[in-house]
Amino acid sequence: MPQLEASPTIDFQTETYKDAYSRINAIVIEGEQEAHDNYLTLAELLADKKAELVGLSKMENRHMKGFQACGRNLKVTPDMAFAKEFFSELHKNFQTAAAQGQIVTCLLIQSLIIECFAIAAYNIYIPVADDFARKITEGVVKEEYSHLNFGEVWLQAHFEESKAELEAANRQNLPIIWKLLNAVADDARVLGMEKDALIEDFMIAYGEALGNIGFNNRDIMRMSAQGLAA
Ligand code: Y39
Ligand code: Y39
Ligand code: FE
Ligand code: FE
Ligand code: FE
Repeated sequence: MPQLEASPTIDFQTETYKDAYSRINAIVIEGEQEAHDNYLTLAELLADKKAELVGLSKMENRHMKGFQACGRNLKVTPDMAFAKEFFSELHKNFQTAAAQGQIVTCLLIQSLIIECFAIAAYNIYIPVADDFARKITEGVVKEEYSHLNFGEVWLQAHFEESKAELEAANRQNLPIIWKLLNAVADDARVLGMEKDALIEDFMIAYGEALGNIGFNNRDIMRMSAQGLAA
């Protein structure tokens, strides 16, 4: 199904729009907050990349503030309790991996899966956003590509010894993203974001990332299909 064009028929002040926005906006704010925390955790695990990772965490903090402003601009109160619950399983997996020093799993969760989720969602949102939120989101999405790139570069440099852990982490976490997308699809549609378009953009970004790290096409197909095991 084609993505909706930006159209004057979206009324950003209807109760229906604002109700859906209260959950999607909260998910994005909570996601940016957890991304900030995750990069600080990674900065401790990867001492030689500490300065770069602290820099990424600062960007995530600015993203969070930008999206809080988007909610205020529409006079929407984000449903933060909903958003914390939304991310809880992925957040727990990241923290468990970090506690065990599993850097590869942490990078797969944050820098590949979550960043690709953000890149898909933000690119699909931009054409249907209100003017204020569009400008913010355009600035944010450019930086998300650099976060994805950090993970790709590190994992490519450590590919052979990371391969088995990457496959296990993909198997554990890709089905969660698939569940999260399904949980948010109705609200996303109210904002003009089509589920099929989100899946397509996610799979393109994630598949490209796996290829850049060193997986071949057969590996990429197999690992993508594991997302369906939800
Ligand atoms: O690295 C980041 O900045 C990621 C935290 C942000 C993820 C945001 C997740 C957005 C999902 C929204 C789903 C709407 C369909
Ligand atoms: O439908 C499919 O092909 C599923 C295997 C793929 C995994 C699902 C991951 C989709 C996440 C989409 C995130 C959108 C922001
Ligand atoms: Fe946290
Ligand atoms: Fe971000
Ligand atoms: Fe990011």
